[in-house]
Amino acid sequence: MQTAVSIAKHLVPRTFVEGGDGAGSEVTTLKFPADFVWGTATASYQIEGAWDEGGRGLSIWDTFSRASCPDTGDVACDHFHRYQEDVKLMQSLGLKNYRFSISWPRIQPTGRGPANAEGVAFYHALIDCLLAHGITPLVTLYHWDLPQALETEHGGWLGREVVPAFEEYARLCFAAFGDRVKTWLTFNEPWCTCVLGYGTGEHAPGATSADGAKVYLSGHHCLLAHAAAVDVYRREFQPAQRGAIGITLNANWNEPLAHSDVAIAANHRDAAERMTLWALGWFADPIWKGDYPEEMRARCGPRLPSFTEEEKVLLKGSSDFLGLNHYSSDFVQDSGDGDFISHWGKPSKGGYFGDQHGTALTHPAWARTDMGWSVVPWGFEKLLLWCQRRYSPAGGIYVTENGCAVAEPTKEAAIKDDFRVAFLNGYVAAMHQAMEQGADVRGYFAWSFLDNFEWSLGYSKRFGIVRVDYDTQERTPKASARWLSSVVASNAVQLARDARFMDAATMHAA
Ligand code: PNW
Repeated sequence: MQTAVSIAKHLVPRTFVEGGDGAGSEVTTLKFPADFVWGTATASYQIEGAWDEGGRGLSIWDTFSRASCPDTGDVACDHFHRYQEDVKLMQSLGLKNYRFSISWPRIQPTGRGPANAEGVAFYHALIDCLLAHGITPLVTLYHWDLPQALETEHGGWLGREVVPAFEEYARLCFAAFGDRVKTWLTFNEPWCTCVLGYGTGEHAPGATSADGAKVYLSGHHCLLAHAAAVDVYRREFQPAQRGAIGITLNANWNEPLAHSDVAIAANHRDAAERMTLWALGWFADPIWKGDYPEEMRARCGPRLPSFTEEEKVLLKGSSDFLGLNHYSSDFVQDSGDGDFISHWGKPSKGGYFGDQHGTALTHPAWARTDMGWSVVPWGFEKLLLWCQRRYSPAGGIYVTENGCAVAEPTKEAAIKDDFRVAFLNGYVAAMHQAMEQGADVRGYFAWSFLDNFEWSLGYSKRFGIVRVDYDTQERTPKASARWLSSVVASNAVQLARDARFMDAATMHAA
């Protein structure tokens, strides 16, 4: 039987610089490049509230949360009314960059037609407030809150009609805000939109697809919408506005399970690679290489739509940089190799997951966050290097989200979030190690500035570096907020080995 012990021997050890006492205190300072971009991130539906104010239309998350979630975003962090206080807090923490998303149904209540002046006014005010406090805005156009009308009329991202609608919406945003917004992200994590929204049904609009066809079709339309919006920006706005535009994709790292049999080890390696392609290559290959990965084409057949030659040209090179969201890692075995350690994880079934023929497993000794996600800083290092090798994005890689949920039942618990501090410290240090090996990482955004509406899990999961009391809307910075402040101020992180998280070198101690 394969065990954790034999996994570890195949992982590359990380290098730690010994501390000054020579006795292995193992603390060292990792310096970042002078122009490195540090910040935090949020998303409109997760924090704004004010669901029926300012002429806002309904989004698919209003509908879905009412029908299928423990909570709604009706009030959330009430950021719509409290943005000035939030921006001041950001400034007081010394944060200089902020990634937020625009709510499409605030700009176009029914998803088409002229801009809603009140919605535009809100984002004008937010952007001006940020700039007045010395904070640079980075704006995501689509962080999952599709206007409900587009779902009702066209089946959301299953409908080709949503592509020109997104183009129109993007144009309105570039025209209104592009004089002050110099970094744009078209989509946040289309993987989640498509897999969770049209495959498993965990996210809005709650559609399911046993054979995966809807997953691939919605992904195809997201890609075409991304390309159309980038084309509009480049032709109509970029020459004068001189900003950058890209996309944010999410991926776990998939570490192949080791095996003493060379053939089986190769199967696991291929399965791990496939899982990364299905997560990241699905979107990044069309954007950096002009088409879907060949492995996907071969295994999905006609369920994976095809691009025309014209569409391939439009897609290729359509991201000035790679935005990457990363939260966790898994070990992967080829699904065909039996069940020798399958009790560690869930075998995948059918459709989008079955196509990958890989099974994700957790290591029993890995620390877990309150989401149940494994804490594996060295997986981040490997993922960044994988992205660098496969895509070498000309404008670099921006880590647009990384963070963890911690159970914080009380304010007292929240302000001592040492687990989050250790998590962030470990991941930032791992990112630094990737940079030393050639990963062109230009920025890092902690998820999230505030505790917020964690989608289908509502307010039960807290990702913020600032606590939100949902009864009073009081904001209280946690220890992690002070940690980020000091990282920003020193442009460095103190690397200290944390006994809770196994690095590759210590895994065999498990
Ligand atoms: C991201 N997964 O979602 C989103 O961009 C955020 O809005 C969200 O709050 C944050 O991460 C934390 O969940 C993800 O299943 C949802 O691997 C699911 C996954 C990854 C990211």
